Amino acid sequence: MKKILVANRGEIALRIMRTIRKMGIQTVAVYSEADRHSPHVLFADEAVCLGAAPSSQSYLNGEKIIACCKDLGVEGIHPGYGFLSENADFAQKVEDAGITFIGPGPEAMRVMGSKLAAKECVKKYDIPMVPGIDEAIEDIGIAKEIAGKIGYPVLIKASAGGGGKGMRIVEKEADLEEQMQRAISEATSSFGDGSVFIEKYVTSPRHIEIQVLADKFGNTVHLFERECSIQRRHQKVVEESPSSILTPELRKKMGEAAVMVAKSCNYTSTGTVEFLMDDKLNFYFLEMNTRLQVEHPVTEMITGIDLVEEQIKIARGEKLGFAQDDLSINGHSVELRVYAEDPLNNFLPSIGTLTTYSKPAGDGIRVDDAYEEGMTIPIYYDPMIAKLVTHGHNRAEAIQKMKEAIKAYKIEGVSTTLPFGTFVFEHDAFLSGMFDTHFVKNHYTPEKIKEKQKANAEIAAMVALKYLIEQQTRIRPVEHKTTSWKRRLA
Ligand code: MV4
Repeated sequence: MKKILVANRGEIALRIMRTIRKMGIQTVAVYSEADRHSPHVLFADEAVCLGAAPSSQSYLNGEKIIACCKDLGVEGIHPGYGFLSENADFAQKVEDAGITFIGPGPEAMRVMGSKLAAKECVKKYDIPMVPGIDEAIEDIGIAKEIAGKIGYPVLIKASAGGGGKGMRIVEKEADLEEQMQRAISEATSSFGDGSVFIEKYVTSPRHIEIQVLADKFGNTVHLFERECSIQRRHQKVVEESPSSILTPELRKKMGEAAVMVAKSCNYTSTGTVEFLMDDKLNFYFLEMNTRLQVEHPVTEMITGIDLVEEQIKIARGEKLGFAQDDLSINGHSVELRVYAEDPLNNFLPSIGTLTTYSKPAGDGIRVDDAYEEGMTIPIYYDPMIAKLVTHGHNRAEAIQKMKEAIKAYKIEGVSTTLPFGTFVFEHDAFLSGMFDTHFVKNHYTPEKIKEKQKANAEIAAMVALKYLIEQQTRIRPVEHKTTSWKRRLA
């Protein structure tokens, strides 16, 4: 492969192109009219405008992207995350056009894109799953019977769902019919597929996912876990690797289960197998994400492996250069997603111009971003400004570096989730490792940041006052001298 097009924007487009260039391959960017002067466009060897700002007219226009590849002699497409990255039809069209899709095969994407098909696919292997059914249900009578057997509370999920859409918790049988109808209509309107199924609701789970890597010769390895329980409304905010609750034995078991999931659908490239873990450390397979994930840097930090480089090598038909036993965890890494959102105002998007933008740097600090001072955050896309990632010898050191990096990160002009990051990284529940997916809901209120800011402001005022008093006591004799010196001159 001599030329690769990155069908994405922002930090991930830039991060992918850096690796492509490092490998001596030419880069092609695509962009919308809103992104004409963006760093990913300036970085690329060539760039093509896809159309107007809305994604539907630009980054989601698969036909146009494939046409660009033909015009420019592009041999591979990297889709990044979001946009077309998990669209099996697009991956198929790319391959049909004689271009390499840098990701899994369309068949694996299709199977894992449906939660029901995924369950069906992995069921012949010994992979723990949440008690429930693996078929779409429509009949309320059957649903009641199944929910009764599973035991309440149950969770109704959409097969095509993602990000919690079409998901309904049901506490008792009397609520089942109404919630099922709502789930079906939400799934139909959001995904064009009204298939829903029922699972036992795990009340306070942790979300732990395993990174896998598979070549086209049947070699599949895992790159350990990422702990992603710190999230707000299905939006991850903080991720880390390793998880502080996994033992080496559990890690090995989950890793092996994840490899089996990947093998069950002949998976190739990078992928992520999601698990729920209950308070007794039982883990259950949830679903597989068939893309490079936002939070992949924490895995890169602890393994030393460039996941994009591996994706490209696998796509061009190379064998994995290492086996499971060659991999080990080095230290600890944490990531904070820095969004242009106001944590003091219900995380409302805070669009505007970055009047100040100065990022931290140093040993063990990585910032994946695509913004510069003076740039405006477009309203059309995800409001993530950057991913702030740190690495240390252990968890305490990684967290300490993160707190310092947050302090050194200067962003003005928009509100950001940086203060929210400080809240998390100073919180006892986070520091002790005893938290679940309800952390934000259970522990966070804007008042906690406001109180902290007020306390800090009071301390700052006292320091300023002390300094002023010291200065005044020092200044007096100087004033006296000056006056007498002036008098002598006169
Ligand atoms: C669950 C669950 C509890 N029990 N399934 C949310 C999105 C989708 N990926 C799966 N999700 C969940 N599935 C059972 N049987 C709780 C969640 C869940 C969740 C999972 C991971 C991370 C954050 C979450 C927040 C709320 C609910």
